Amino acid sequence: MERILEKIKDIVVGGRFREIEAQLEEAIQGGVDLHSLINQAMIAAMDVVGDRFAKGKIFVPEMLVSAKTMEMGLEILQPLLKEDESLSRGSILLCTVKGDVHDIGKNLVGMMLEGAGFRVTDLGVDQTVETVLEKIDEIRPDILGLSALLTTTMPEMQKVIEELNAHGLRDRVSVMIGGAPISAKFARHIGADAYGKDAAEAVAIARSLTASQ
Ligand code: B1M
Repeated sequence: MERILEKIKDIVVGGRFREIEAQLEEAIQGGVDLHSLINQAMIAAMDVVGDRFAKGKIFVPEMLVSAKTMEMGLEILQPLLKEDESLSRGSILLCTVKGDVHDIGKNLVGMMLEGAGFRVTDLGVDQTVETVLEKIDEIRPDILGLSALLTTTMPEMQKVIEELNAHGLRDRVSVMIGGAPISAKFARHIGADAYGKDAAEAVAIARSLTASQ
């Protein structure tokens, strides 16, 4: 199993997107579990990519092809993430905040929430406070999920919460935040209801937030 996980990790790190489908299929047929595939191979690969970028060994174009390979891989795994849930557990409005185009983690969170029976409306990336507020008013989700990957876009999360308060919408929606630079401390500091460390934790939190509503 370790060998195939390493192979998939190498494919994502190297951005060899043409090879990802066949390799994932081989892994799935060989009985490799989804959790290991996502965490030990694919997310681990993005950490290597981030590290190489930070050290100046690769640049944005290389990061983009790795991201594309990761996205293709997640699309292949998506149908397998579905649990056998017939009842909807609640609704969640999801987006990456303004100024930030990172969406792989958010998409993974969305896929896992859908798989767990939540109705997910994904607004995409680079979403302004205004759009988020309009959508909350329109679809009245149980949870607002905000993602940020840049330290420079973290303050956008606070802005959204401040505007929810200013518009009297804060009591209508629970707010969960996440993304690599986010912490539980930051979530408390800006008045979010919860911080999700990863996609699995985001699902557990969404369940507890909707159970208490
Ligand atoms: Co960017 N990037 N990037 N990048 N990028 C980072 C984030 C960085 C840490 C790399 C580095 O320097 N080591 C760095 C940020 C530094 C900082 O802010 N301190 C960085 C930078 C600097 C930049 C640019 C500024 C580079 C430039 O242009 N000079 C630029 C900014 C663009 C912008 O947004 N305005 C940029 C661009 C890009 C690409 C477009 C090339 C590409 C993104 C493609 C895409 O997303 N479609 C990219 C990538 C791929 C990365 C890294 C390598 C990987 C991110 C990723 O997908 N991780 C990243 C380094 C890293 O994170 N190791 C990096 C895998 C993903 C599954 O994890 O998103 O953390 P993550 O999601 C996790 C959890 O965080 C959590 O669950 C997920 C699953 O476990 N989670 C939530 C996420 N959202 C959640 C929401 C929740 C709950 C949990 O509730 C709602």
